[in-house]
Amino acid sequence: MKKLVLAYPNLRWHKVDIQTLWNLNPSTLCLLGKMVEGEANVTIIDAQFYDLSIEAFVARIADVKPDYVGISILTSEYSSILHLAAEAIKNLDQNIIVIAGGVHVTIEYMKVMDDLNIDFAVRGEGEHILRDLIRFLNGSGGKPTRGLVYRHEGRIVAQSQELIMDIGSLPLPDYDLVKMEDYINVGSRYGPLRPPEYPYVRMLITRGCPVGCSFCQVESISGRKVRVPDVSRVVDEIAYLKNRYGLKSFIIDDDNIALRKKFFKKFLKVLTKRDMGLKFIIQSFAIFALDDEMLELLSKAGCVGINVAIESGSKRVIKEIVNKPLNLEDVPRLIAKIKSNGIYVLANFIIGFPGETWDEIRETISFAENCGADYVKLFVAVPLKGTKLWDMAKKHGSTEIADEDPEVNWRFSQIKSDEWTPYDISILRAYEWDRINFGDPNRRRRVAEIWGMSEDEISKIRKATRDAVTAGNPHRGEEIQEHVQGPKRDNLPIITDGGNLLIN
Ligand code: B12
Repeated sequence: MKKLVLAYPNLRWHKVDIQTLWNLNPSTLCLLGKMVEGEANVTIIDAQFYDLSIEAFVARIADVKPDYVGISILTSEYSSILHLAAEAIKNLDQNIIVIAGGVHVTIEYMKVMDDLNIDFAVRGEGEHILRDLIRFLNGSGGKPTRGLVYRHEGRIVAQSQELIMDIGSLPLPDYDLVKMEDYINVGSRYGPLRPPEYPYVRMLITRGCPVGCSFCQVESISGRKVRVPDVSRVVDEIAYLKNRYGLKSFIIDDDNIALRKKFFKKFLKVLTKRDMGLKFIIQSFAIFALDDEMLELLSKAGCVGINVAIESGSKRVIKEIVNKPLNLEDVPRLIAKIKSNGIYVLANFIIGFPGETWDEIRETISFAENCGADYVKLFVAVPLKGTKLWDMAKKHGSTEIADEDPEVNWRFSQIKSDEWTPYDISILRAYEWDRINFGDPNRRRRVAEIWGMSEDEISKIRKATRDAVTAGNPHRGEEIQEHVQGPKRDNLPIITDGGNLLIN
């Protein structure tokens, strides 16, 4: 049988001292691997999790001698590692067919195909396409008709994006393709979104989000219709993981699981009924979907933490820029209710939108401080391709650079304003994050509890964050200066991206 390697490249190839060191979910590759069962022998190589150098990665591939290598790349921010991996594989053996997939590829498939080391790109959800492509390459099936991007007579042909409507029909991932014991006992990271207990897994239960916030790419990735599997199937998978690996907690990674209220409440009820004693947190929760019944169900089912996305403390910004159906007046009451059910609340805010005034940014800071959340995260607005924010930023003349290089738009604010500079936003963000979350001893204690770290350890992270904004890195300073219009300053303050680990 032909051999397929499925791989995550290592973020550290992008930058040795990279701080956003998330590990990726092995279940995505295990699911893709399951889909090609009977068509190819699959080996998974996770260079990120096992911190493989590019040489070690190539050596592992050389051991396997695959016919095909599928590389998965989640974010555009680190897309350089896709190309490094593809080049290394072709240098090893020109005959290996390289297939690229993942969110970055779905959005930037044309740019990805500029790299001649990549033979095929997959646009959208890859389960069926990968299986069909392998069959085609094996000579046992026709060419896929959706989701495939390939070269033909010197041109790039891009088929339409694939979304799988019946996600409940997908099989369980083949967890035997990886050493799950390694993954479930190591945190993807420390800090606010750590798993409540180990062993743990990350779960993505639904796909899609109907809200259409201006900054979010999910509409272009997963569509506006929220697709759900059968509740029993999801709970069976959780039970399987508990029985097999002794699972104690999980993280729900969905874009907005609460919006399909009926489905979500049924899920919580069945989970409670199965009485598995698991704890969970929710990474992204639409607070406007919350009602009393849902809250009670959440608490009974084992939810210990919720991350809510408020985005702005200014009504005008929420309505005219963010486009989220959120009534700010309800937020403090809802947060208090969640907390009174023993669930901690993390709240996300974004500053530096196109057309946002300095006073509106100040309103957000003040709202974040007083909304009652246990921990507040401040992000810098980053215009992503295919979003309304991208169009707005373009109108403000701010995205020329991003047009040329999809990576650059992640490193710093690119939005232009007469009232503030990207540097103002970076400084404000870091110091207000520190003041709001750590300015008072009670808050400091609470955040330490949620992060699962001592206050001393957290002080080091706070210090590193201050150092990053005040001292900056002279080399990166020049790089930024080249790209950002604005007054030249020495000692540039730098928060490198919308999700700097230090303060995420
Ligand atoms: C959960 C999640 C995470 C999780 C991990 C996800 C994972 N899969 O391991 C965590 C919390 C770790 C995470 C981290 C980050 N994330 Co995130 N994340 C998501 C989220 C909400 C869901 C992704 C997911 O798990 N989908 C489910 C799986 C099954 O789908 P998938 O990964 O897309 O894979 C499918 C296809 O892409 C394809 N496919 C994937 N790989 C391959 C490979 C081959 C060979 C083939 C054929 C097909 C294929 O088939 C798969 C099955 O259908 C998305 C939003 C979204 N809806 O996509 C944001 C999102 C992808 N994240 C985003 C960002 C910015 C980040 C961070 C950079 C944040 C930060 N600054 O720290 C980091 C980067 C981490 C990294 N190492 O790259 C942005 C990316 C924007 C962009 N275009 O770059 C998104 C779109 C959120 C947003 N709204 O803006 N993330």
